[in-house]
Amino acid sequence: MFRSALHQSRRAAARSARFASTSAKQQTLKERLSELIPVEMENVKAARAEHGKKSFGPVVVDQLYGGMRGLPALIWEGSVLDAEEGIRFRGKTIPECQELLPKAPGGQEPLPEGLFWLLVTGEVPTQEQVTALSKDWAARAAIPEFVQELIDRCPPTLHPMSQFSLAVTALNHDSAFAKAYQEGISKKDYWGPTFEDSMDLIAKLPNIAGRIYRNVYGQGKLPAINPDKDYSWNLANLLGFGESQEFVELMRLYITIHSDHEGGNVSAHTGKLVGSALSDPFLSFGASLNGLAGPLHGLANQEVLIWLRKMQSKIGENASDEAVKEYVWSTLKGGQVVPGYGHAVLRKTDPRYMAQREFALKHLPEDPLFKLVGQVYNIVPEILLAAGKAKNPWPNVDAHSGVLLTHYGLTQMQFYTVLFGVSRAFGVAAQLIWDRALGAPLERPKSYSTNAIKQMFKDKTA
Ligand code: HAX
Repeated sequence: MFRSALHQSRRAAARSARFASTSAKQQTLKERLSELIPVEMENVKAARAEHGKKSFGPVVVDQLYGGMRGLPALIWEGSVLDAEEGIRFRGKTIPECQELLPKAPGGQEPLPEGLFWLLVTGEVPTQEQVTALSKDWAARAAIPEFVQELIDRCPPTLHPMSQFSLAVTALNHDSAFAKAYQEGISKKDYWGPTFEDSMDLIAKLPNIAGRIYRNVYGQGKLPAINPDKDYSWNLANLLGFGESQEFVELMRLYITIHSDHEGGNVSAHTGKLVGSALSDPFLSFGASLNGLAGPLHGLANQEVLIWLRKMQSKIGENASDEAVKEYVWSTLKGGQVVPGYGHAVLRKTDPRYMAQREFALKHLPEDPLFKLVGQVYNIVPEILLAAGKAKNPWPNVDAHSGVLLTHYGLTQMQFYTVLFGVSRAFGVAAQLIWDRALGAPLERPKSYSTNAIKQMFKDKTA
């Protein structure tokens, strides 16, 4: 019986793949999704029928105290993280995405529009489909007047991530899902308004980010969205960098690589958790942003730059390796972490770090701050190993991003995590759509008190 369910779902997938190859050019993302959903429902049914009762092995008490490291607990379709190899988006590595996903005319980096399509469908879109997505997002980009006012009324001293989260949460005012729910929408139709909200969410983020940036740093009036340009160009332009082709390319790469990092990281998991209560995508992603704003997660990109600048002011520019080593040790001895290094899952250099390093080698090999980042890369892992605590001494994504932004003049480091947030919406939104399509239930894991644990094992020896 299990076998026949799997067989059927494979046949359905093959049928739908054939259909995709003949009609992909005409299809919108929503049309393609509406074909894929019944196929995936069968696929999940078959997987559960065959594997549903199988065990992943024992859970040990330390995992409850230890931040649930390694605990298999979630389904996340967009990406899977391998500790050694790093992230794969729907089975594709970052270099494969750079090669396969459509690019802008004259551009070399993938368009994040294509990455979103890949995250949602598992398929590489055509150039036309990606262009259609750019246009669709441009058409949805305007933010309500009251959200503009809300952002304008924030004091410039309020951290940009708090402003960002506030504005995203307020978009819930116009949520199609929340409205449909109040009107009694059937469970099987949840994914439709979730899709619309997710598209609106992604589309509106550049206007929100641009407005915060210009308000906080006094960069003048926000330009209008250009419907003939791609998402990253518009984002760059709203920040005041539309003229720089290299910055626009950086945004394409940046949004692509920061989008998704499987489901267990704080921002992704928070979005999924809040979404499981049927909170709409704006409320869910607002919660994701609050997690991303923590220094052990997304805020680390700000912290890296602050740390590098402090180092420069203490030991000067062009400092010797010895002086850098001493500074790194003083950070550790002060009971602080070295920002941008270590990871809860990865055990090798993050391929997202490498992708940014390659970008730097191509476009800014002589940049002094890039050279410092390279010097730090040669020094920190050895020290973290010698210190003997960190399980992964290698750099993560956040060790590199700030240097690239600084090079092009985006020097306001408190803003860096906002750009991470724009990108992270892609991964969270893709999963929210699938969670509603597949009827993912309310999340409700079991918790225990220390006394309950002691009681449970009182009479047991192992
Ligand atoms: N510097 C100093 N100490 C570090 C360290 C670092 N970069 N990375 C880990 N450690 C320490 C931990 O603080 C922990 O110390 P205690 O035993 O005293 O608590 C010990 O080494 C073991 O930690 P671990 O198991 O290796 O790492 P965790 O899974 O607990 O934490 C972190 C992973 C990413 C939070 C951690 O490596 C860290 O704090 N790194 C610096 C901050 C950072 O770069 N965060 C961004 C991570 C990537 C990301 O999410 N980006 O958004």
